[in-house]
Amino acid sequence: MTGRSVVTIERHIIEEERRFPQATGAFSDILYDIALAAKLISAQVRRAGLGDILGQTGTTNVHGEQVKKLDEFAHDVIFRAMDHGGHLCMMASEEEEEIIQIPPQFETGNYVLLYDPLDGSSNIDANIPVGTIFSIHRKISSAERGSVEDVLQPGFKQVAAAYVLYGSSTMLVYTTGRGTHGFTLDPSIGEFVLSHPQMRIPSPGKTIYSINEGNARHWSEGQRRLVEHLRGFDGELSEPYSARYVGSMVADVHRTLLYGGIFMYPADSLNPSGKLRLLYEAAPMAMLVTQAGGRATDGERDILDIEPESLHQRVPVYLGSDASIETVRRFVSEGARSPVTR
Ligand code: AHM
Ligand code: MG
Repeated sequence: MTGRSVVTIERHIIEEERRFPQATGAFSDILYDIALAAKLISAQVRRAGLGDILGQTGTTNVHGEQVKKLDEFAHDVIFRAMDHGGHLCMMASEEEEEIIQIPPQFETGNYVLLYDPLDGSSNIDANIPVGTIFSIHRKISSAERGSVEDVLQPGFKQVAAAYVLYGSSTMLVYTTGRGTHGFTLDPSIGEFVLSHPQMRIPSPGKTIYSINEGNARHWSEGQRRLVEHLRGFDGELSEPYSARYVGSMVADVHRTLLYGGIFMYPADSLNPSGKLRLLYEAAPMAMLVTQAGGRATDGERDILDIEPESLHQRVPVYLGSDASIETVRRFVSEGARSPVTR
């Protein structure tokens, strides 16, 4: 025994709430429900490969990608964990084309939940970590059961963001705007226990860059020069960066939070807005990284400042330590955006 007290996520949420005497408890209830959904998904992800759970469903989602059974399972688990609490006015999921209404038999409340149920799901069959991402906004419209303006809010208005990483252990990392805190699921007691309080992204930290270099031939000149710089080819760095790329954003961002460096999914000539979705992936991760002392940009704007125009909008993403985002600014500028031709 170390004699240190164990802080479960429930206790952490209660203690956070006590700082706000006017709090109704609604927000805490939402966070509990998210933690429950995370445990349910984790239990199923841990069984991936057993029985009939792996493989395609044969359907495609709104992005034209094949939907896996675990994606659907995770989407449904979250919806069913969150639909009846009376605190949400609507939801939106990366797996669902339209805004999701709260079923009419349930009360609605003052918050909106956006989520990516199983991010990086193309990795599931290879037993590579996947994750879930959550973003919570306060309702701003006067419509009782919410409206599109409640969902299309810029990232700086998020009241909370979280991800769950189903890695070598399951971790839930969340922020309510007062730092970024990580909890590890102890499977023996079924509780998320505080393991990483007040996470701070090391700066400069380990110099790791993370990007899908298979897309290099489609990059802009600025992007190509940025990666050449990180690899030490321009001779400016005394030590070049190392490369790490899981291909699951949650895992790549988690490593970046712990070790430092930079994660990138840039625009390229084939995908002028990049791949990642502003509302379900970029904005919540930007809040978590920013609350840990890092930054997130699309190359020009802070991701948290971007006003969303549509539900499934994509955005180029660079996130990491302050120093590494400064380097992005130097290389990925307006003038250097022409696609690479060689
Ligand atoms: P998904 O939401 O369909 O799983 O796609 C998002 C994932 C991210 O987790 C990851 O950063 C990226 O796609 C990897 O894309 P690529 O395979 O093009 O490198
Ligand atoms: Mg995703």
